[in-house]
Amino acid sequence: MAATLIETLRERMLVFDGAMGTQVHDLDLDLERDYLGCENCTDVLSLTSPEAVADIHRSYLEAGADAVTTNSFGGARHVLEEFGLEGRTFELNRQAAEIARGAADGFATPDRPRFVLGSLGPGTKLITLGQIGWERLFDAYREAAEGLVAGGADAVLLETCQDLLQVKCAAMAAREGIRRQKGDAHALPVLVSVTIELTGTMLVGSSIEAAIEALRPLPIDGLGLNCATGPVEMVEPVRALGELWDRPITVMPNAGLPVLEDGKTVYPLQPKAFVDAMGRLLDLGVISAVGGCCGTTPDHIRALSERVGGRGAPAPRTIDAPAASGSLFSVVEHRQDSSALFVGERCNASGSRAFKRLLEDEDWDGIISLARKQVKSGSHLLDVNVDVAGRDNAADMHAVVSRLSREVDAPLMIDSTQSATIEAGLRAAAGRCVINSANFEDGEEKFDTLCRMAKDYGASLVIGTIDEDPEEAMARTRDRKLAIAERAIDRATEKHGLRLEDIFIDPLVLPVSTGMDKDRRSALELIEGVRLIADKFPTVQITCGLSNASFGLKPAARVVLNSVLMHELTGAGLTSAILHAGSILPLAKIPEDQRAACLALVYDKRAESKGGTGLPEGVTDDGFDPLQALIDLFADVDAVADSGPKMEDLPLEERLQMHIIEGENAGLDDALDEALGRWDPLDIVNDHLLEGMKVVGERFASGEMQLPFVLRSAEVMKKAVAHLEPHMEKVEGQGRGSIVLATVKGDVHDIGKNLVDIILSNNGYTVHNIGIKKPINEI
Ligand code: THG
Repeated sequence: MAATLIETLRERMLVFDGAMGTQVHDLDLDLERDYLGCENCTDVLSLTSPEAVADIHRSYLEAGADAVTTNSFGGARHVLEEFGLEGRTFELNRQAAEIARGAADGFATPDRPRFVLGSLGPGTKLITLGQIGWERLFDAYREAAEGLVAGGADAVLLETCQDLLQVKCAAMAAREGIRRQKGDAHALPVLVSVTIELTGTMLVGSSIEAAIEALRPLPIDGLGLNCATGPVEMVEPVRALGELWDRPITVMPNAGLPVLEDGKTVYPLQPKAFVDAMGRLLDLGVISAVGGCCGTTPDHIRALSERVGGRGAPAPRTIDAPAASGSLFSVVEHRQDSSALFVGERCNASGSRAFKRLLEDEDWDGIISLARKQVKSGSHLLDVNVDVAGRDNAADMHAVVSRLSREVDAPLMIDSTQSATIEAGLRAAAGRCVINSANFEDGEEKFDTLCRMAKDYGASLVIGTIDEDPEEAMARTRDRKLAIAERAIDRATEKHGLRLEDIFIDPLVLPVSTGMDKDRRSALELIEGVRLIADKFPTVQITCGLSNASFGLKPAARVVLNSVLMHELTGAGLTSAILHAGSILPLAKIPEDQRAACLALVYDKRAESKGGTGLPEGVTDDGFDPLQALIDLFADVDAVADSGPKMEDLPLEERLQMHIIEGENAGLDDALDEALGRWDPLDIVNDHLLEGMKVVGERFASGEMQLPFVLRSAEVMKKAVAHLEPHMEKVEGQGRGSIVLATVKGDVHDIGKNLVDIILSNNGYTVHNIGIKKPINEI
């Protein structure tokens, strides 16, 4: 049997064909006879002018192409519908594949097979913008893929993809189409080619990294780039693919960036220039197949084939990309350096009255602003739960997630007790989500359903340590927490193929605040459960709903107890928490007596006679009850008291530092004005404010200070610099030159960059400050 496309890709670099549209434009075709009156519907030519289409395929094969792409770019039902051709969807796709198959077979030899790529474009409606729904899009791609497979395609190629949600949907649909035609969903490969615009992102804003992360878990055999730009502009995204993607990479650029000539769009790169420009891409050593898109002709493909003919396949790549989730726009790693992965808890109808009200009022704008606030205050991910009795939860989930997905840059944790509601969320989120949560409470069937969803949609999965036990479903002891985690991890990985690093075990936070005997050891067992799970499964993520611990206590006590518990948990191996950024404090801010009282409660230091683990040092009273002690301690406390000396008692130097370290805005302007009377504004920045930022950096690195506080400090730093700027001396006179200022992709350091801006601007330079995290194309 002849080698398959995938087998051949493993052996040598393949040449795909060039543009179809560009060739069709050169033909003399009749609008009525050839186009059936459908202007610009190139796809219809497969029905009316099969020979003309076959000629184009043959010209590419003759030029040296190993594979030709079917004339079915607009072959999805909702696209054909615009021409009244929807009734011929299957037929048109089958016919397109048969034409290409016939042409390819005419050139194939036993040593040199020729392949047919069944092309499907992005369509005319963006699912992420709500222009079409999941079900209709899925059916359209499934049906078109079936036609292509029936006509003899060797692969389904989803090309010119602009929207990650469309890719997810179309890839799942293509698999289903292959399954229906071949009896096996994996009988043929599915290739995906995305389009990175000149801006460096996909049309709806996704970075190449976000695309790779969202598509990595999907059953696709290759990923690459086509259209929008020429070869040169593709170098950076292809480099990213080479670093992050271990399956074949395909590249089909346009013949350069289009220029207008006599009112016509022209692609400027001639064959030799095109192939020369390909040189830097090929030098990356990661590409498995090359071809052309808009403006490329058989002559381009001939030149390309001469250049790469005989090259072997690139060396296999082993990628150890860190486990991550993704929004439509960007990627968030599951492990955060010296911190935990924070999941914002407020978009939860049962955890926030404000959110429930917004949902009932269908105030989607209000929901967006609540979500954005959480991201701003340090949430890496957002938990989304719309479970409200008496409402259509799946419809609500769809509405909320659709908006959040495109308007908030944070990956989503889709939270519901119903699998249908979770699936509605997964079908509306473009990025790579987390499902919250699976457990064994209702047996293995529901657990399996959620594992399958995680696998199908490429989501990670939270698993709670709950099982079928009628007496004690929620695991209360460390041993049961570990035992259920072991059972769940084994089933999710062995039976469903989930990766360890994409599983979040939730060992369940039960309140320590009820006073009931059975709850006294909740926090202690939790901490030790976390330790056992982290020891046994070092690569699994461990998360929990932190605020549950302090239910019922007064707010000031809750914040302190949550913070102390969080510190103990991360020490034991917790990697993530579902919480509100405002509900924890850095330990340095908590007075010693409050901290000690919380630890006594957390570790159940009741008197021995009551079954506790022993009295805290210095306490002798046999009746000691740490819960009562904590409640008493907070009886008169309404806000968390500050432990250190009072800000206003400090000398000015220390006060300036303290504003930054504590992220304290109140009194900042007065302190700065006072400082301006003593020092040069730039010295204030360098000697005092930056000293504060240095402490923040050190505390962050050592885990003493969590991300939300670092962000708050950075905000205050920004405000301080803005306050000082008008006082900085300006050098008058001639412009000394222009500076383009940015931080490079991946670098978030806004403050340092803005200081450079101020200093240079004040010294006579014209500064173009274009912002942070800028890809090279944009710079
Ligand atoms: N594990 C997992 N998922 C979870 C939880 C968990 N999801 C939901 C919940 N528990 C975590 N989320 C919250 C959200 C809010 C509160 C606690 C946990 C909370 N809310 C305030 C209260 O009830 O006092 C109300 C605030 C308001 O109304 O604004 O404390 O454990 N996997």
